[in-house]
This record gives sequence, structure tokens and C-alpha cells, in this order.
Amino acid sequence: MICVNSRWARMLPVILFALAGCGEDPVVRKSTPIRINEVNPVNPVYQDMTGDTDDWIELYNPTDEEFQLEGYFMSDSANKRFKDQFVAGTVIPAKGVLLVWADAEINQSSARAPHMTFKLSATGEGVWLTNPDGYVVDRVDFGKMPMDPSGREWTSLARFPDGTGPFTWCTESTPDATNGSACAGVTL
Ligand SMILES: [Ca+2]
Ligand SMILES: [Ca+2]
Repeated sequence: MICVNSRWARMLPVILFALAGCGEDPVVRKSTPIRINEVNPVNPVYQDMTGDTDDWIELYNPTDEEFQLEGYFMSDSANKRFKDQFVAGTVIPAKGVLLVWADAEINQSSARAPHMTFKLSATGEGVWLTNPDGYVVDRVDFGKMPMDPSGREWTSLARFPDGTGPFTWCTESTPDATNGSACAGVTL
């Protein structure tokens, strides 16, 4: 049995109230503005720093201030949303993007160029961005890339406009750059 003397018993509500004020309000974190902006589960062209053409995910910051992503989680599994956590110094510039490599090669990872422990499935799956308190900030589910009318495969799945629009399969991916408005694809 755990006992406290009467003085500590009187102080306990004050201490708990003070602790509750530490850190960020979960409600505030829940409204994180960062969005999954583009996903490329089949990448035969764009290279990471080691020359690999790996899968990638692009995050977008729609605000006028840079966003510190330290402590946020990314995953390709709804049941394991805390697979990978962004380290200190991971920043998304104002009105800018951050490219995240999904290549299961975390030995290549840095704050500037994060690499995840998972890859993306070409036949479809999902991507989850979760805040440090466990709230899902954004997610996208996708299926196998469809064929376009000329027989080519789409190259990526991107939001138009950046951050707010629906995901659309595109023929021209825009890795590490905002999506612009050039995609004439198929809305998911
Ligand atoms: Ca790689
Ligand atoms: Ca892009």
C-alpha cells in the first residue's frame, strides 16, 4: 500500500495540474497542418544520395513558418503506426516539402533525408503520419497503379492543389518539389 502524509496529499492536485501543463496540448498537436503530399510506390528514375531508385513519400508544409517534425511517426501499417520516428533537426520549410525515402535502408538516413524501415507496395497499401501524442495527422490508402490510356503507368500519386486537394495518379512526378497543377491523372 502506498501512503502519503497529509501535506503531500494536499499538494498532489497542484503537482498534477502543473504536470498537465507541460508539453504541447494534444488538441493543438491534433491540428498539425502537415500533409502527405505525394507518394511514389514505383520509382524507376529519381535517385537518393547513394544512387538508389527507391520508393518515396513527400510531406508538405502549407504554413508560412518552418515545421519541426521531431517526434512524429510514419508507417505503412494501421496496426503499427509507430514504426519510424523523425529525429531532431527534421524540418519542413515554409510552403515547402520534405522527401522521405521508403527503402528499408535506415543506415542511409539523416535529418535532411529521412529513410524509413519500410518500402511501399506496388500493388497498393497505405501511409500514416502520426503525431507524438498518437493522433493520426494524415493518411492515404492507395491501390495498384492504373494504366493510363496510352498504356504507360502513372508515376506517382499526388495531391492537387498541394496539401489540400484529392490524391490523383500522375504521369509526371515532382519529387522534393511542390506538385504545381500539371497533373492530368485519375482522381483516387
Ligand atoms: Ca536507398
Ligand atoms: Ca511533389
